[in-house]
Amino acid sequence: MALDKEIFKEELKQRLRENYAMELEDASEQEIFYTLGALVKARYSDAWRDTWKYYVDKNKKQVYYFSIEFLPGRMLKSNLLNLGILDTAREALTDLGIHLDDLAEVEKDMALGNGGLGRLASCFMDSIASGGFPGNGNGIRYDYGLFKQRFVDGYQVELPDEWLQSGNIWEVRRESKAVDVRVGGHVYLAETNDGKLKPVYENERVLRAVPYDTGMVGYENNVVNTLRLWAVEIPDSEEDKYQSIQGRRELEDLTAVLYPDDSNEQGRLIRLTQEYFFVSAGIQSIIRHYKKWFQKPISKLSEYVSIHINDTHPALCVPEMMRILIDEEELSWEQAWDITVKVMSYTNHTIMAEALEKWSIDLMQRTLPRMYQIMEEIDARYVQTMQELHPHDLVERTRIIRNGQVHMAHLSIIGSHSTNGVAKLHSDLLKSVVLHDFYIIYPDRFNNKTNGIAQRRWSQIVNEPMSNVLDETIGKTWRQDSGDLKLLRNYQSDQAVLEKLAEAKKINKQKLADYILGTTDIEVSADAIFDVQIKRLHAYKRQLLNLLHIIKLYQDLKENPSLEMQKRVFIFGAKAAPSYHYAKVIIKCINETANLINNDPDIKDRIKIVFLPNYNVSLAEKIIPAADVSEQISLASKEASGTSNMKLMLNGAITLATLDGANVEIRDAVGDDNIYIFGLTEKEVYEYYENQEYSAQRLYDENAVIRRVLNAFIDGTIPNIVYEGREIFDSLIKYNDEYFLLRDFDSYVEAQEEIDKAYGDQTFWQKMSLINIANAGRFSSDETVSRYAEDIWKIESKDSFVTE
Ligand code: DL6
Repeated sequence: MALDKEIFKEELKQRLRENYAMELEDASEQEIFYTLGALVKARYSDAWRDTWKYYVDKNKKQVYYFSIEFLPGRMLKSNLLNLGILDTAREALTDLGIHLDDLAEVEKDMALGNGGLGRLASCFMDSIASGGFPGNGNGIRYDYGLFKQRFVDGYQVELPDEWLQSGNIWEVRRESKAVDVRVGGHVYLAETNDGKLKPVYENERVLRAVPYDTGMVGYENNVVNTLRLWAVEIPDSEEDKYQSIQGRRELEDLTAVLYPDDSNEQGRLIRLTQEYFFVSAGIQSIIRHYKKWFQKPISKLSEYVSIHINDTHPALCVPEMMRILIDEEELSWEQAWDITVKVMSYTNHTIMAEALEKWSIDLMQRTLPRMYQIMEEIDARYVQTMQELHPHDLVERTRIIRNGQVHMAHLSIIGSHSTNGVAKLHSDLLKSVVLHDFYIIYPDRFNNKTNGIAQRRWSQIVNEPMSNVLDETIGKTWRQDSGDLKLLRNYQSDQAVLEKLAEAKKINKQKLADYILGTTDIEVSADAIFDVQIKRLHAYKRQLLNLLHIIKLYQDLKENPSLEMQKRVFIFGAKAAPSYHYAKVIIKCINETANLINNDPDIKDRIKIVFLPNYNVSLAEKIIPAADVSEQISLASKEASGTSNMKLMLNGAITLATLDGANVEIRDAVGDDNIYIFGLTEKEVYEYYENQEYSAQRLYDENAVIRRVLNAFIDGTIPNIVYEGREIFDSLIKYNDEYFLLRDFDSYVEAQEEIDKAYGDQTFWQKMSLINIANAGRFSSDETVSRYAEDIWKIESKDSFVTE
């Protein structure tokens, strides 16, 4: 429904009066933001109800996307855009003397995730609704989002992110939909009067799970799906047990923080309980909804419900579904198993061994006794069935419970009908190496679904200058269907278009330069190359390789001040997990190198390093439109896909990459001439693993440049890193450089030199940039979720329908 600007203005003023007893002129930005949010919510609430009703009335099969992380970021502009009222609302606010962009900054970034995994889940929520697919998210409503990062003396300091302090305008608390979740205690099976075995619970704790629902608004299609996040509370029946403040707090802590530190036993216990909490609450509510509204026999569940296990954190979906079907619905094991496998599907997001979850049997038994019993039975039956078909060793390696641990990836694969990786290379590696044993057993279950991004947000919302040029050049259809970006290919030799795109980039760079000055006091020139690496801080992502190259440049410039090179600003955004010591050491070293270089009068503004604190979705939205170079430099094979690579490409940055994750597909999309590829291939990496011939010491001894760069960490060149510098040095030399930075160093430097040369020819650079934008359409999450919907979830898109 089109928005009438005048009515909108009146409504805003009226609501301000009603809610705050205030005139617009007297209201703070915060008060206006909350009023506007309520107004926007009211605009989609009918469609939200109608969508729900439509799915129920038409008995539509729905997918439930279970994820321990969701990273929606701010939602005001995205909701306005999807409702088709962004421009009018902006104009109306301008008439009232209010700048929408300033108002949008009031919203707290909803940061219920660590990085790519959670942001992907949110891009999927947008695309599922925008594609008209019946689909809902299921996760945890953490009281605190991912920590706020500050730098003190170059060190990362973590502060709590109190994102709920002023309330969350988008959510609706649905107390009537609360369910109880049982954890701990003992469970044994006892025979009932009719001869059946039923579990009996003793001394268990009952947790009340209360859902908070947020509307997921589709793009101009009147579809509004639901993201359901669960919070823990004390049930009335248990009030007596929680008389001490400490006891209450312990319980309430369960959904307080995202990924509590799991390096100690208490942290691990909370984490496992969290996983079960949102899984059990989610599945109970799905079954209750199905029985109440669909009124079909439980045996038909898989025809109406699909559950997606996003990474292994929700793997308990498998035994929990079995528990409900057997203990509560009284199905036979065989029937329940058949339904469970048909309902469940699983995505693997990493090959890193430490991220493939395993729990000790002891902890699992103590925390979730009934779950453990069921998993033991699944494991025993798996072994029994498979040993008739496959060699003993293979079955032993793939079983769920082995060597004192419960393997959650094994559970997810065995208990579902589909396992997918998130980029072609990653999916191939799953089949050939990481999950090869399972591929032998279940070849038909494996498939690839290359990640995608919510392109409307990552272009239209974050990059207006570029969007305007696109409108003028290729018309507006790309806004609806990003496949149409390919129309831009016809303009790769059109000087006027290239210049307009370059102007748009310059505007974005100046805006970022202003932000950098405002937040860090560092002055950077918008004429310099903006070279960007934004992602979680992890050794395999090799922010350190980026730093080694910067140090080389610095040393070159000190040695030869007349060296010709383009001005460069190296921009980092990254959080290190609180317990990840090595990642924090890298942060300290980057910050100290930044201090050294940024303040060296010999260097002036030829190189600048900016480590922007508190990287999150909103900061990404500022950095990405301004980027010239996109650093995607993980060791080949280690990055499952990456998604910042897609966002940066869409905004015209040129990718500098190893052939890892989705970089391979970006290379295929833009062609070798419009990307800079360097480093070992995944095959060469595996050859090193096999022949064990990698010697960092040799590279250090034989390569004077590497030696000079590494020595800077221990010879005082970079001040204030006595311990950290030594640690970095040792990690590379004494501990033989786990991620082969030194092996890739020369080819990385070469690629950087080519970039430097290319940027000198602006027309050449702009053409590459245009080709990147033009070929980004294939990385839309609209396309990705369509593939999931068709191949895995078997759900249908509903034609756009109009609410009266
Ligand atoms: O699939 C989303 C995202 C990928 O783009 C990244 O490459 C991958 O690292 C990330 N995986 C995770 C899982 N945990 N770990 N590590 O976040 O998923």
